[in-house]
Amino acid sequence: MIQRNDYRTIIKRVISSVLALTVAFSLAGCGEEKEEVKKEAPATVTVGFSQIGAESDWRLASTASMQSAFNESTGYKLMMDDGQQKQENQLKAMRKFVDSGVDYIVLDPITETGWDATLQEASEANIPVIIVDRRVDVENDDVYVAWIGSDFRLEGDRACAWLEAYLASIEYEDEVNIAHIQGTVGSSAQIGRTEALEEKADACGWNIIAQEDADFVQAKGKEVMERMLAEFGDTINVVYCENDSEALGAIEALKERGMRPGKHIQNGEVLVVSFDATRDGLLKTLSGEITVDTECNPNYGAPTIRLINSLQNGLPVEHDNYMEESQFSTVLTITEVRVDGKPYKVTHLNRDMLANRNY
Ligand code: GYE
Repeated sequence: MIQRNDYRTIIKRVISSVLALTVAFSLAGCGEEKEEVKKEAPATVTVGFSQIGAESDWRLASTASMQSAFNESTGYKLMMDDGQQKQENQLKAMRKFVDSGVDYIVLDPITETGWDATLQEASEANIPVIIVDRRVDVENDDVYVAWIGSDFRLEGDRACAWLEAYLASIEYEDEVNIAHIQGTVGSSAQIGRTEALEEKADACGWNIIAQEDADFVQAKGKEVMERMLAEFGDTINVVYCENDSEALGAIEALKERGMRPGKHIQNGEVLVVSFDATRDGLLKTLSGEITVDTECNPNYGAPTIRLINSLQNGLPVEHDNYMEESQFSTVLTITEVRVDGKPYKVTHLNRDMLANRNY
């Protein structure tokens, strides 16, 4: 993989050196200008980025992060395509990138399956592909150079470990009836966060009484919550949302029905568990309407450009690269959670922390 890249980098360098020499020769004898023309004009590297869509604040933040990393001032041209939450659009975008001979492709795949043929085409065209955020499930992992993203299963495990620790800390012994609002079914974020909940629910005897896909979208989160409330009403005492947008929608629906999202499950409040830690999600966490918000880091720009810069310079890169993430709550009694025996710190959220949160 890296050899292929080396090859591309070497060709690029040879071309720009030949160009620089040609200019130097043709301008030889022009006195002062000689110094000028010896400098190589940096070649612009083109990156095709197939983004999933604009379904959530998290997604908008990841787009903004990529756009601010890849631009003229950093020597890159970013061709971004918005897949509007449809894999077929993303597949078309990938073909377009291959046909137009971009230098690199960055793909954030909506779901894990269905990418083999397209990635194979990119690989045959010698275009290195970097997968970001969600993962692809392909026969041959060599069709892409590297993946940068989150450990979604760990995020789910941390959320569930927190819930378990919280219920234990208040000695809650009644039924735990969970309304589970899923993210786009088949996406890595959904798969990891769902598996974690299902496993923990089994182990702890919690009931998942309803489960439905809301596509990571606020309006759908609200609709799904309304349907679940219509069927199960106030037997629901925990809502597990697979992102903040869904949580915001679910909270609206709960309130419209006269239910109270909050920390005091023993007093009839509904615990809302969420993921992402966007600004709005953290505001709800501060007000107590979200009980715990497990962070998912959308800032892909910097690590992706670092990785591509390494490839440009023929340096080796790791195949799997994980983002740093935290977990936020205002419940002071739980300072860490354990997953597979390993401790993870819970950050006690305060208003100052929102100052740096621009998404
Ligand atoms: O949690 C959600 C977004 O793939 C991790 O997609 C991402 C998820 C994120 O729309 O808000």
